[in-house]
Amino acid sequence: MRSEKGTQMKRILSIQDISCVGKCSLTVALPIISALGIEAAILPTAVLSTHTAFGGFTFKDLTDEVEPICKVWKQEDIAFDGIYTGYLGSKEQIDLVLDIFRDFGEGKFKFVDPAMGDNGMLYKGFDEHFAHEMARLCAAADVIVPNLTEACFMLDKPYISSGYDERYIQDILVSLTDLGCKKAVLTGVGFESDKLGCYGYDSETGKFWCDFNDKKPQSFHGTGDIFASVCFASLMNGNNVAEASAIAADFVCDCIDATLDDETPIWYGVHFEKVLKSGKYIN
Ligand code: PXL
Repeated sequence: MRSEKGTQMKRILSIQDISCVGKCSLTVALPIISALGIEAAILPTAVLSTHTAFGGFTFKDLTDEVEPICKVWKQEDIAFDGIYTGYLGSKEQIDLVLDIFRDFGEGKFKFVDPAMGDNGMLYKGFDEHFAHEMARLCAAADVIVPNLTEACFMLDKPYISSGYDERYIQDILVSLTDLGCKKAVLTGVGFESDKLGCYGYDSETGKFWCDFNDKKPQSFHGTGDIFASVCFASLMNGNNVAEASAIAADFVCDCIDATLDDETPIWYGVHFEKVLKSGKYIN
């Protein structure tokens, strides 16, 4: 796997569903990670007609495929430089991902986006018990990127939508790393009504950092998955977590700007394709 310039091409594995329409999970992770210069191997955990925010959707569970696929990868000596997980559908899938971390992730970079809720609510089909299972997966990661809702459900802490202070956020971040992961980045944090951003904590250095952008007039579905994909790819490309999360937040803001004039309903996601095509984030 050597490129013309002789630098080693990195290969990562992303484990999440394929929602055929609605630009989220693998349909954003794959193009974004590839465009940022990293080979993206995938392990689809389910195939849905659309993501679950649409009124109706099909859901074909692929849990039974995970072990046979991994068995062949082991036989073929296939390895990954990093593993990135997003939306997962069941406790069983979380257990299988933990097996994959054990079998393919030792000494490799493990990144978990515990995609399961937003705005103080869990997505369709999830409950508190699932959030606790997701916390077990976060414990095994190097970096996690929950939004405030997901963090509160994993930690059994009250979700406050606005008006909180830095102590509330820092306390959540320390509790997240106490689960076992090294670094945590909370997304969707805002202390002022016109700013939104992310707040991070590195448990190894004890340092916090934060990054805010002007709040957009509208929010869109799938932006958490775009944030995670860009953040993960930027980390794989050698940025530190503070840099990677700031790049990812800027990318999401540009995606929203590229979508705002469009009349398409918000659950169709953002026009990340236009931002990729602009070349601004491609080195
Ligand atoms: O964007 C997160 C996500 C991923 N995959 C599926 C979803 C959602 C959020 O609703 O339903 C299937």
